[in-house]
Amino acid sequence: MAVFLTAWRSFSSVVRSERVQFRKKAAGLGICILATISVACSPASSPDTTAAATVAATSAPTPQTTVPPTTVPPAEATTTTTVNGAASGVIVGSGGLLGWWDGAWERATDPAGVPLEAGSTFQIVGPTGVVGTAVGAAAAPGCEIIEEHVDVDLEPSPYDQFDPFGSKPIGIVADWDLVPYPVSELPLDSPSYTQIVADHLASRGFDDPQPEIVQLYRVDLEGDGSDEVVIVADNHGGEFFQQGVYSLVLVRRVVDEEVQTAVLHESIVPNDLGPDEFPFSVVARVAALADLDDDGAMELAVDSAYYEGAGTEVWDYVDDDLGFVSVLLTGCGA
Ligand SMILES: [Ca+2]
Ligand SMILES: [Ca+2]
Repeated sequence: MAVFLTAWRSFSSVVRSERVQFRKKAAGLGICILATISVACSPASSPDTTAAATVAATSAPTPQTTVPPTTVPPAEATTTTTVNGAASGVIVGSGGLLGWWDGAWERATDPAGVPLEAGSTFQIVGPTGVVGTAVGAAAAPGCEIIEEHVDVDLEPSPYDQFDPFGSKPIGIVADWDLVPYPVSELPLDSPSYTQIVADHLASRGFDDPQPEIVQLYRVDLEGDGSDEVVIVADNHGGEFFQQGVYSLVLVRRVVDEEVQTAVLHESIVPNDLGPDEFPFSVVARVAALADLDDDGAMELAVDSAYYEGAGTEVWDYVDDDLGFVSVLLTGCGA
């Protein structure tokens, strides 16, 4: 398990209100977030088979080469239309410009290759629906320390205030129904889902009979008549560097008449770290539940953040065998 950083201060003591400021600060430290966020999130496509991403940090970074897949098995919808001069589906999150769908998921790696014109209108969509629109500038190089990072400024920007413990929506150039199925927010103190989280933590050797759920949604992601439930839990309380903390993004869904749990994000720091171990953790929030490729099924966008690093990842439910697959990922950080 990769861990990195020899940070010494809690995040709250050095609050960064501007993403640009955040990036400049991060620029001096030099480890690719594509690696770090992948470590925290990506091996999660198969229900209940995800390797525990428990993080009990040591001091030295471990270089990772894992990157998310940029293509997935072809889906039925392969048409690319033009909206406001841009290829449909150009997606931006708090971590930067992610990519778009063009018969396959295309990750943005070069501003010149992004089919986006300045002045395009983005729909801003969060976990429960479209919340507004914004006008995008041209795609441009983003994070100073990530070679292929691309970003686009939005006006108004949903990302002016950097808050790793809050949910930030995504933007997408789209003329279709981004939320074809309604998303319901469930009470965060729901006993049944609290128990599900407690059981999951217990399966990882972490004891918390009353875990804290911070986001909880019910939605039929692909409209098959069976609801999925998206559970986001963490107990950080706005502090990164603690022992005994967890951050989870779980999706409950029925497969072959059996309820399964897919783990899209898991970061657990046990209570009993050794004297040479560092309590490094990665927190996650669901940024959006939306159909990002116009195939009638909704994807999940998940933000992840750690001390001086943050990213956004898109998960697509491919089929019952592959489950959720990470299809787009970008971010910036040390
Ligand atoms: Ca469903
Ligand atoms: Ca879709």
